[in-house]
Amino acid sequence: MSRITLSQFLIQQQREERICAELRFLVEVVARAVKAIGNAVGKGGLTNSLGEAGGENVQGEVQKKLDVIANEILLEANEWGGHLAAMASEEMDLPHQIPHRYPKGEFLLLFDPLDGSSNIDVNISVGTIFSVLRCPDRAGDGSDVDESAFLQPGNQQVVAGYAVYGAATQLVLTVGSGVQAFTLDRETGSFVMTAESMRVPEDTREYAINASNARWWEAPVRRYVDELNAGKNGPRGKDFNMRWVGSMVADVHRILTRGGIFMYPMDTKDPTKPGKLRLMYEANPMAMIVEQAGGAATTGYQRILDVQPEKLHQRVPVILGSKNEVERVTGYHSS
Ligand code: AFP
Repeated sequence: MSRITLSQFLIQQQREERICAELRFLVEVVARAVKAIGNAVGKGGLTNSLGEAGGENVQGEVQKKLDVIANEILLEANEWGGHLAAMASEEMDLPHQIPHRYPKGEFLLLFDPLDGSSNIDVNISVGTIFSVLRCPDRAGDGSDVDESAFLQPGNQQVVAGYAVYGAATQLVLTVGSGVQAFTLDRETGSFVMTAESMRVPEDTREYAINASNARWWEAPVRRYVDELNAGKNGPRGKDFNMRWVGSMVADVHRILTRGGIFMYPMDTKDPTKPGKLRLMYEANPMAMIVEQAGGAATTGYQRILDVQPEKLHQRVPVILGSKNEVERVTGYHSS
């Protein structure tokens, strides 16, 4: 069976006017960076790149060496092509400006270069998550792009995607017309389409949540999870299974592949942090992908893609996956 490559898919999308040439180039460049990150991750302990880098990121989280390496790979790959106005990353406090020696483009690229990085040292899947926005009101005078340009709700994203570095390296992508998955053929070095139109089943018997936080959950989430755990004899009348990888990419990838609900809900553990995950480069791209695959994504209180960001690195509660389950737990928040 002959399968199309990522490049062929992007050319098709451009011909059908779903993306412009700049966006096609942007995705190709991100895919190239993803291959390089996948190589670095795949070397495991063979190089001196496991362990901590000795610093903290803007979230106050310990940076792993591979976090820093992955961040640099993405910055370097995307700086020179003329397709971006600026970039933002989980690993950098402020937006990254395109050096003056390169032309600037009209898009903004946001990423979490290595999500789930506390899993690297134990050889569990990690990933890269990215989101693309248009840069509003660019002056065209080479001036810096400040944080406010990035503060657009997720419904303004033009592309969203993630790569999962697991047994295979896969790139999952939406340009706003469904979700496609590409698997890296390590022999040819090409990403080859392996799922054309991913769909999240509307119903599921599988859920994902870090249950060690249960004592800090709000009542609606506690009620929902209690009902799932009550199984056949409870109000749901069926047994549910639980899975938690601890790498959002891996958990979301499972849900995209076979259904499920993923929750990192609002909790009272730390009143300054409404949830753990970051809106702009974790929740938004994953929400766009899940919605494009027929699933749903909310904070419990509203659609994630409609949240108006106030800060580049803000956190948001996340409930996403199989539509009927997400709607049920979201409904519990308003009843
Ligand atoms: P790290 O990148 O620090 O490993 O965090 C991963 C993550 O942001 C996300 O990928 C997981 O879903 C979530 O955190 C796991 O959180 P817990 O450590 O609370 O299980």
